[in-house]
Amino acid sequence: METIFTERHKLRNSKTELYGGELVEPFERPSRADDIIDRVRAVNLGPVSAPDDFGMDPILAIHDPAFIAFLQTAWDDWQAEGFKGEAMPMVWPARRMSRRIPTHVEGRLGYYALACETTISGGTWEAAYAAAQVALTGAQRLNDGARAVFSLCRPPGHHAAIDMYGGYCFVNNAAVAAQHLRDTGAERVAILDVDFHHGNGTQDIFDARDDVLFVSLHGDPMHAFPHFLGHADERGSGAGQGYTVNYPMPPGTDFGTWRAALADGLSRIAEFAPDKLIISLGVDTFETDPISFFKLASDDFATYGADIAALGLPTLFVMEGGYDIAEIGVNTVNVLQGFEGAS
Ligand code: 5XA
Ligand code: ZN
Repeated sequence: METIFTERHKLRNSKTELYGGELVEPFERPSRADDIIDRVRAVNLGPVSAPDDFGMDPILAIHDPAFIAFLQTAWDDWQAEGFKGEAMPMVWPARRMSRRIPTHVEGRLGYYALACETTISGGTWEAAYAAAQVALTGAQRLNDGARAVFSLCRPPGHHAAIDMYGGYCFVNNAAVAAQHLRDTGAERVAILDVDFHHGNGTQDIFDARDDVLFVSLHGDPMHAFPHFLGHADERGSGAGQGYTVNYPMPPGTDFGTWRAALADGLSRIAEFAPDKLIISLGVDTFETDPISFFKLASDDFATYGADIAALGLPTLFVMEGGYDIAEIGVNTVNVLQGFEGAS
């Protein structure tokens, strides 16, 4: 399996995350991608290629132009105010407050952020842009006939909505890839999100559409980030009614329960009969992940990779979360090898 990767992910190197009331070293750090690419190379998964540059248009096909303009200048705007730390929101347009977009960067951060753990620092936009190109290049490889491709995106993307960032995400890489596939011939695309956290951004983007099916397995938002989306009764709206499928699961969920939900989700995808499949691949379902509560073991990742392969679809894996640094490479590549072994 070919992997698409760029060292430009390292440009996203924030020093602080607000976690439990403290400023800590971010869980989403450059060594995550380095550990994954090391494992890809160690097992000879396949060639590792640099991304092509598809420009801004595919990103603007998904995201609000004003939101993207905000991301491009937020760090400079923040520094121009003389603030000493990294850019983070401190105030939000909470219930019954105005929806006007403020001029000051503090207000703009609050307007566009869905969470405050994710700081904006120098290089963040450049890395987010590069990650989207990694996803787009993988999608194009499927168009060129590949059975499966791994887009090693960093920063991740599935929390990024049409005009919101947070949960370590800025540009929704999987959504950008899905739209590219639609624009280049696919009639139907399915996105299966197996990250521990609900892909609220992807759901938001495709909520009213019947050409992109979104299926997500995740920690119950009553107990887990992003807390305000991801319930089973969210099924899409308008023409998209029935094209969002959520499987929230409780703390302590083991692989047996998780795999039964996956089987249900896979049968829903088979029924939809997409031309292409995108996997939002997060391995924070691992039993010792520091910010999650599922109980998957390393071998389980290979097992479910094989389950996904049984659909027989051209498949793009887009990297999302996973924070057990010691095992992130093994668990991620286990999914890809499990898929290949069953293809
Ligand atoms: O998939 N999303 C994540 O792994 C990030 C969660 C951020 C929680 N503060
Ligand atoms: Zn996650």
